[in-house]
Amino acid sequence: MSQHLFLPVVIMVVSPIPGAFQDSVVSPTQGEFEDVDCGRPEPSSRIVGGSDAQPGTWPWQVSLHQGGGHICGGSLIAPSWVLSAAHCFVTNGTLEPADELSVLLGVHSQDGPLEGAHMRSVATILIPDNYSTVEMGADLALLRLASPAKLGPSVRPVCLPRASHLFAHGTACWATGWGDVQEAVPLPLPWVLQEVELRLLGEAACQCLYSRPGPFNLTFQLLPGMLCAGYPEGRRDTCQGDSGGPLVCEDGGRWFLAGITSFGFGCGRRNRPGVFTAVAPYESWIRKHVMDSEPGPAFPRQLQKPQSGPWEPREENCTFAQPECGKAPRPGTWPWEAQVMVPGSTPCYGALVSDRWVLAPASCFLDFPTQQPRTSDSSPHDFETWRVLLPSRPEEERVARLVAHENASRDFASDLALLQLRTRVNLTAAPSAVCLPHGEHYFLPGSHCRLARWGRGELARGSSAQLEAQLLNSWWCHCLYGRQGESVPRPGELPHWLCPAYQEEEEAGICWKDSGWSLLCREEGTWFLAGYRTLSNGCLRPRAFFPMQTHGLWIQHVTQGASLEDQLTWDWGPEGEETEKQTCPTGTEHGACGLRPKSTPAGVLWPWLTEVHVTGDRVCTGILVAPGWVLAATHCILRLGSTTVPYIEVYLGRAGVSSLPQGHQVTSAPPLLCQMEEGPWVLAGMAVRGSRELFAAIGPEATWISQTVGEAHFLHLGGSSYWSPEGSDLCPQDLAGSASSPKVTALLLLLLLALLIPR
Ligand code: 4AZ
Repeated sequence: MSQHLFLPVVIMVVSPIPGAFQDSVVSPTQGEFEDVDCGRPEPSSRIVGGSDAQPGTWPWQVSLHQGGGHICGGSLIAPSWVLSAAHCFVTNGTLEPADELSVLLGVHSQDGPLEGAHMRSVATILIPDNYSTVEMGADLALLRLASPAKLGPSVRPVCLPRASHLFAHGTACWATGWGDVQEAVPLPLPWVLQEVELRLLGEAACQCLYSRPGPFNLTFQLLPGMLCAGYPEGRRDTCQGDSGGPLVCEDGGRWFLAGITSFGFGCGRRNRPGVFTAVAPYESWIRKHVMDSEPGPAFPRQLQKPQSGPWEPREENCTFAQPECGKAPRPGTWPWEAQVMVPGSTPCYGALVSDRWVLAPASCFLDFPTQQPRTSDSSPHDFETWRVLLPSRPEEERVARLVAHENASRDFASDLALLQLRTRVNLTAAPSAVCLPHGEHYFLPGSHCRLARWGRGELARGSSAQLEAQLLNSWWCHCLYGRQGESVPRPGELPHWLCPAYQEEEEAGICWKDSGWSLLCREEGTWFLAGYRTLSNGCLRPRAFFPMQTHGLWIQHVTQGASLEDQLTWDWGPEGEETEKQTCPTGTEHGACGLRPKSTPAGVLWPWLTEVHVTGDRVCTGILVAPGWVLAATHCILRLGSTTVPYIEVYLGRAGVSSLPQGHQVTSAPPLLCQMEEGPWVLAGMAVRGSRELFAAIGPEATWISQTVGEAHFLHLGGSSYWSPEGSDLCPQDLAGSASSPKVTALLLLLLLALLIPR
């Protein structure tokens, strides 16, 4: 059952059961009235909010067990009969043996003592002759129990609809089961039966949704005997493990089994409602097989005239389908880029997140901390003069209101505002909305991302806004920027940061001045607004982005329809394997770089030092500045006059332990490192060729290093994670003078010398 916490609370009150309908039950065998009651749970007034069902609410729900575990749902239709889905029992065209199955009745939570529950084995499984695969329909199965179920308050049969029974489009019905709560996310303990309200969709509406571009490209033909239920926006649905279970609709105080959970494309996806086997068309097939049963299932007459529910999508033109998000035919030309113009200030760049809402930094519009409008000539509620420019729209949009995030003034990570447009825009190829990630979205390490304009600021001359990036793994990102000593967020947990590594080198000096950036990441050809960063630092590219997924709930709450899209790719380790919990090293406040182990393994004192072997006979010291990058002196690597890159080998983790083979020589002195107040060590300089006292400062090369090595971490000696090349309290200056700063300890590494000592 795919249901999310932020759904509006559903309140349902069951009215007292009108006894007048008692006599309308028709037995399948004689076609006469009989005593078997169906479709009535224990009378109670039920208030349902969230997703756990109340015990006894759905007494016909059974759980089918094979090999000791739940495999599918089913519905009790008579004391000895359960109706379920064929695909639960057919593997590669072969019917599973009935004796491997058992039916659990009257169960609520599948964990712990199963009070009031009992088990039955299965005598026979019957499948329609024309069943082949779920997509071809006829996905139903009759299970005959080896002995009749004990009927009671928590075990009662459901009513079956006659072939003539019409369930109106838009009717609110309920699906129940112990299936997954999201794609690939099993129902957590204590495995309480889940319920979800689903609307019946007409055939045309269902076919129209499935014909829209969506998370799965597919061709799907709704066939007679199938039924769809769900919502264009998704979010509420059945999922794996719910198969075979009931979709019930109320009529005259009785619950009828309208459908059997069959299949779908994903779970809770936009434009992809669940597909059910319609039960009514199978009246005669069911009757034929249960002929000899006494008592058999009940097929009460329909009492209410079928009337379309209050919620019935307009099917013409398929206008109720959810528009697609995140499609950009040419990366870099973003069809959701919105330029917000407020008189008196430079344009502010944001993103269209629905047909009516633009997301942008709040700092574009509000003067912190007063939260007053930036421009003096417009009051907080006067948006007359504000304009929004969208791609391919010649006319400018007007602004109706602005909703700033409540923490926008206090917290950079919440520097967000939503601008409502006066009129809805028609979403086409352009403008279109960007997709927003849900809270549990896990952008895979290595995801392809791009940077886009965000907020104010100017692109410096000649720059393109085409920066390509790849996401780094969460350990590196979290431990460099997050709170140290904490555990690294695992897939599915909210990340604190998203860190990109940049792909291409930019020409020196070209940068995006004083601007913010948004981080767009692509999954299966769909772009998500994954992160943002309002403050940037000179020409250094942003290293860590605030994750947008933290704000999904707020955005959805304000906009009531922003394009939140589910994850489209998964690959966080072998199936079923728990990802190991990882923690960042403790003992630092500033990041996981530059830390030396407290108890040093013999010899390895400086874990970032590497041995660089050039064409087998020249050795110099390299510095590990990122998982894949070692910094070394040019003169160490390239011979004078040579244009070819020599054969280079780098040895990690042994600087200080190995002895050098005969004939090896050292061509450079060790680097200069400075320690921050008992904290991490920072690389301050690389030895100048031929000197053991002179160092080339790293500072001026910071931009080049930053733009080449995405993962390199820059620590300001004052403690900030953003180290500016202009920073004045660097070691070289201090050292050149009287080394007066008490905060900084300078150290010349002697480690390399130890390497030279022949053993
Ligand atoms: C399944 O695999 C399944 N969202 C059942 C229902 C749906 C998808 C998958 C519908 O049993």
